[in-house]
Amino acid sequence: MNSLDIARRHAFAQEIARDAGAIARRYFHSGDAMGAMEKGAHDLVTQADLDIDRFLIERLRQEFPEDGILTEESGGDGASRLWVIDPIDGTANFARRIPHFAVSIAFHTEGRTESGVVYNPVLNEMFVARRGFGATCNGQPIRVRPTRGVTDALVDAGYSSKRPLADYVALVGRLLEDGFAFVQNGSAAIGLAHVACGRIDGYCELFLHSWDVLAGLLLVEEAGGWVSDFTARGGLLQGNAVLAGTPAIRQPLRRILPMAGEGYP
Ligand code: LIP
Repeated sequence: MNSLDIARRHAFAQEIARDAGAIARRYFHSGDAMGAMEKGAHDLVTQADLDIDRFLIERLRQEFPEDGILTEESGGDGASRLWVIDPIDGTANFARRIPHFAVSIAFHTEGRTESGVVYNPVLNEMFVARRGFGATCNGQPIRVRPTRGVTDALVDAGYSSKRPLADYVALVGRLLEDGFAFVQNGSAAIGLAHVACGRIDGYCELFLHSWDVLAGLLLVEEAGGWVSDFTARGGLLQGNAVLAGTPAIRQPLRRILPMAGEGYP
């Protein structure tokens, strides 16, 4: 795919992320649409997720009918030109009216994510990255934090009910024993965007899907951070562990989540 084709998709992703964010914001402020349905333990879906999912699919099929689409709510396949979408990442926060959620849109082709957009519509923060062109928030360049070391590092350690609870407890134990501080904020996309813009120093989770993370991982890479190779070993369609952070804590973080180690670049 040539640069112009990618540029068109990169611009369109930002346009539809903003439009989708307006839908989420209306639901968020109305309050009455928070009727969340449980897909599993702590795994929710709201009417807003479904409406935004449908909206984004319709817009993409109109603009780029030749591209494949993979979303959290509608599934999809591993097309060579693939949009990977989470209509609302951080649905549990959204359903509780906590403004820590995002529309996450990634464009993935020839084995690489070329464009990523993570939009928090309540805070109106549009995080954008195109491979090789850097990362921005609301048009301003962003860089990862100049972490001094583990005792200066704050890591967002996401909890996935798709892995044994004991594994998560052990992961948090390793973080604390090794000197990190941690939070568990409920949105991988926002957590990775916050690594990219220097608000926190790392993100880790034992299991996530590609729609949760591909856009955020590109943000971190383009902002000077490092990431595990999420698509290794079939991660694009099957999911994988996730590790990302600032250069200063790469080695100590790798000790925290070794199972992400095999996919390292
Ligand atoms: C969420 C992730 C988060 C994870 C949650 C949930 P969703 O995605 O962003 O990192 O810990 O369990 O999977 O379901 O809100 O799109």
